[in-house]
Amino acid sequence: MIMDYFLGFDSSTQSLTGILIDFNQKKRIYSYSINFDKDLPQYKTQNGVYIYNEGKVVHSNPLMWIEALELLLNKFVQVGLPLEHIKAISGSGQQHGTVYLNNSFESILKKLDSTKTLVSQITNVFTRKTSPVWMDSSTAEECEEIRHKLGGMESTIKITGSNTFERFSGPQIRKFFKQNYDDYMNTSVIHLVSSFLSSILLGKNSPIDHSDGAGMNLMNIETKQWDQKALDATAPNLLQKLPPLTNSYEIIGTISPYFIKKYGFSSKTLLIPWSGDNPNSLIGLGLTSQGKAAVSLGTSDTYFSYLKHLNFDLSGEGHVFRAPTGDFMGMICYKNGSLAREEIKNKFNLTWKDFSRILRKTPPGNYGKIMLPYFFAEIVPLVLQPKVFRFGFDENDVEANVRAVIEAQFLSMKLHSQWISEQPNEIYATGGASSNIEILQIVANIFNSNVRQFEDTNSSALGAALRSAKSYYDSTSKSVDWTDLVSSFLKIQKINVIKPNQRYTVLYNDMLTIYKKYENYILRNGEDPERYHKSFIKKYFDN
Ligand code: XUL
Repeated sequence: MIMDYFLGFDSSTQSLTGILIDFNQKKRIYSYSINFDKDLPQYKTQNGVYIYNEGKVVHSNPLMWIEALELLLNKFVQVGLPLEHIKAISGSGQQHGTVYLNNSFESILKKLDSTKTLVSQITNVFTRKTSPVWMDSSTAEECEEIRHKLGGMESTIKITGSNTFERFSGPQIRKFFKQNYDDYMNTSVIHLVSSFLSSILLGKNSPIDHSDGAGMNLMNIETKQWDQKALDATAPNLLQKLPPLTNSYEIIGTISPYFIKKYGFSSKTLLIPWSGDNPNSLIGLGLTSQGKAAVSLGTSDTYFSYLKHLNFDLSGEGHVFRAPTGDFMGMICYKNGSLAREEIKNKFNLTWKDFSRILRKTPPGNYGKIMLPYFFAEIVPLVLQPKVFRFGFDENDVEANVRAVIEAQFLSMKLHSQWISEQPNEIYATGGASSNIEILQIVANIFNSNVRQFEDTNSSALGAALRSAKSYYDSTSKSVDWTDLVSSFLKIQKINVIKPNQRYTVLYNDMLTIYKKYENYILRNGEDPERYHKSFIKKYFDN
């Protein structure tokens, strides 16, 4: 029997997951996650990160990610996975985060001793002990400086695909250069989370793939090259410190001897560059043609869609990345995702079951109780000072708060995603909270669209495994088409389609108008929408 196994990793904010798939039998063989806080308590992270300066500075620990990788591989061996039959491997990293290394990094990787652990050998290689990650919002000044040097917002968007964003790698690198000049100068290579972990498996510096590279404010979105103007606007000698860029589907080499000797991988195992979690999810959900959109409900909430052609969001809130297929994807990202939902759940000592029960019990429209949910600094719309605003209720009203946080999240998502696709004909849901049917029903009602729920909620790791299968088969005579590849695999999953309840279409359209007015009122000094709010309540809830 031919055994074509493929492995996909997902190094996310809070955990590292690995999924092993058997391509011939179209099935998932095994999946396991290492939770950073629980399984690696010695790193003392909270939800996978370190938070400083009232939440503005958010870092994580690259050594912890490596140790998680080794824990996961040990688990694979312990349960007897046939690692020698894995044909190719790829992975996902949380996007934008940067790892700063000196020139001993590559030489250490080249001579790793398989009788020792990775972390005991990969020491004294970091020029910055911790890595700023996507939750960091401390670089407003650097964003402004880079944007200015690139000729303003519109030109920044047209060059890099996005306005400058606090969490993006370029502004983060500039901050490091300004505040730690000597350490910046001693840095020989700056990796993304994705290319850093890809380097560990490869045993030398890995390239950065075009999809994750697009989240740096450093890559030219059209030419797929490092953009010299953007590099100059960011920090000196940056080109020498960045790995080369590559197509997401390129084969970058074979697995390092360390993993062959220690874990029994075959020396022929091919490596495909790791990419960002959202680009991998695009593939894992099968969004390789237009018309469908995805919501990913994880530590961050994101909304994204495949784009055949380059289409900018000139309002400056969204991003265009290269898709792993080589085309494009449009995306918006929220920081107030699962951690905001958990704030409410924990504040009232609820279980997720209680949370769902309340969502079932309370009416769409929440009696007109509206929240602007900035528990943490927000990305879309940009809110640097966290604060929660409640209209028509107070912070102690359990039921109102539960429904308000969910309705606010998806009203905001509908409002700010319209540049990507006016009205998707179907939304594919992924991420931990996509297992919650009550939340998905609200998504369906607000977007007035079917929502597809998948049995497997980690589409990033699955997408990475599928990408490695695609590149492997393309390198043989058995080349497969993206759509066939992904759909054959998704078919085996249990899928549940949640339909919008048409009774609430008009109510949510009206509520969206009020929500937008409240955003304008609070964030842009707009008109106080109280009279519109009152007539909304009168129309739907005064009886
Ligand atoms: C995307 C983003 C987040 C991270 C978290 O732009 O910042 O979704 O990728 O995983």
